[in-house]
Amino acid sequence: MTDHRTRFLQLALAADALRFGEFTLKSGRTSPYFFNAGRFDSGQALATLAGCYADAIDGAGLDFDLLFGPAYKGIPLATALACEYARRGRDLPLAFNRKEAKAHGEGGTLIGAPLAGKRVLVVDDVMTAGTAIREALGFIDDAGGTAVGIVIALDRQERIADGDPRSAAEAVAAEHRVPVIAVASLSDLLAFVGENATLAGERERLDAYRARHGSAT
Ligand code: OMP
Repeated sequence: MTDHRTRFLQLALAADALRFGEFTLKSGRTSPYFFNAGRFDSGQALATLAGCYADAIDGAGLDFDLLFGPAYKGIPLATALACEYARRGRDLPLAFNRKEAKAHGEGGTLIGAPLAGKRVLVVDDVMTAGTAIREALGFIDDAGGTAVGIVIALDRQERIADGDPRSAAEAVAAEHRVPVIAVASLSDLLAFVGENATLAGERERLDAYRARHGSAT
């Protein structure tokens, strides 16, 4: 595993952002693990996390010129990433959306740098079915931007439906012709669990979940 994956999984465990147990997902599936990016709730945790995102993005060699964080969880992630790039010597424009349109003041649903004419990298937390990401791609399109990539912390690599063995990341990438970069995936989590004796008890449940709901790749 490359270093940013291990650093990310270690950080997620330490921050309690990655938990093992029994969780009901948005899809209704019962999962033996859950990733809650809201637990990266300190400056240090967000700064370390942003370093992992930046390493994953740089490793993918993607060209982009604006960061977009979908409400709510994408907002602090994109902001921390913008700060990380500034620290690395690249000052990138940043934008995000509100969930509810504002009728007074500056109005609208978009906050931050204008998206028109920009090559936009969407920064979000996790992809299961891809619903949240598809919504964000709609916002970018409506605002005149071009989404050129999506970066998430964790790709759960779950098949979209029983009859479709593709993961949401694969389906979204194919539909919108954009690469989906994940800091880590379920495969990485399985390898990480395999290398850590303290997590050995989780292995069987994770393997069974992957066998039942995992995508083909
Ligand atoms: P999709 O919109 O189905 O891709 O799922 C993304 C959303 O699932 C996130 O924004 C969360 O609300 C939720 N989620 C997590 O945050 N962490 C997980 O590990 C799993 C889910 C989920 O419900 O699938």
